[in-house]
Amino acid sequence: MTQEVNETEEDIILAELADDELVEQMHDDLYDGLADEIAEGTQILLDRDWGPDKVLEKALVSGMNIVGVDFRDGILFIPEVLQTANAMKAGMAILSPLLAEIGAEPVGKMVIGTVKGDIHDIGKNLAGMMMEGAGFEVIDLGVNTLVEDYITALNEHKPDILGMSALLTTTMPYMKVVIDELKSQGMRDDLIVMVGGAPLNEEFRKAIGADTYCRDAATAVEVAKKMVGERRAIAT
Ligand code: B1M
Repeated sequence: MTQEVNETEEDIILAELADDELVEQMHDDLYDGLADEIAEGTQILLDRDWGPDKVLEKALVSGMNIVGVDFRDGILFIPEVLQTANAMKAGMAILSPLLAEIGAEPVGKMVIGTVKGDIHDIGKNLAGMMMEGAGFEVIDLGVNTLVEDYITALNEHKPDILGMSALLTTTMPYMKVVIDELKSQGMRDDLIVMVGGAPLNEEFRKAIGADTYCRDAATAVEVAKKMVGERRAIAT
């Protein structure tokens, strides 16, 4: 019987790598969802006097961009992407307090929640994590979110984007309830309203008056970056 001997890969000592090699290795580790390695690499770069914003951009966000593209193209699947998001979080846990200290601006801010009556949260969590991976601040309201909870969070956090998720044909119409309430409170034009979830489509988006329907989390990131960029360009 031939036994395939899988020679143990030579351990890579992250601390011995030059900066550019380490960043490349971190992209690989992020792709493979290795949280401990990402935390270690993040700390090494900080110890080498990299600013937290530079570590975030060069090592983590650009690594997540690769993940986003491969997820969109069907090369990576949901469990793998959830692992990469977990690894990203390990790096973010170290960077977040440091970014707050230097007052680094997030790419944008998003309030997200699954609508009233709906407890499906896997897609919503994925979208939220991918957005965080792209440098957005994400305020997650969880599931079964009532219109008044969205409004309270919007007033408190003043996000660029309101994201709503629904997985049931019976709960998706609630998105219109929220949008109508935004209109009646004069808040609608201050926000990009993004909707997502398996039963939705572009026709439904138009019917309820949302700004964008995103069929998956990777698209949500691409669209969010573009729309927030355009919005900020107009504002300045
Ligand atoms: Co439910 N369920 N479920 N369920 N469930 C569906 C949705 C269903 C299609 C199954 C079926 O019958 N074939 C069906 C809906 C039918 C319909 O409405 N026409 C259904 C039903 C009926 C129900 C219950 C009513 C069952 C019952 O109790 N009789 C009940 C409802 C509970 C409630 O919400 N009140 C129910 C309960 C559950 C569980 C609790 C058991 C569990 C949810 C666990 C959880 O989420 N924590 C569950 C699950 C897992 C599913 C299926 C199997 C998988 C959903 C999922 O997580 N998909 C689902 C069948 C299916 O879809 N194959 C089903 C993976 C996820 C990554 O995809 O959420 O679409 P998705 O997210 C995608 C995109 O849509 C997009 O990005 C993600 C991919 O990148 N996206 C966004 C999503 N939100 C976004 C937001 C954005 C942008 C993109 O910006 C804001």
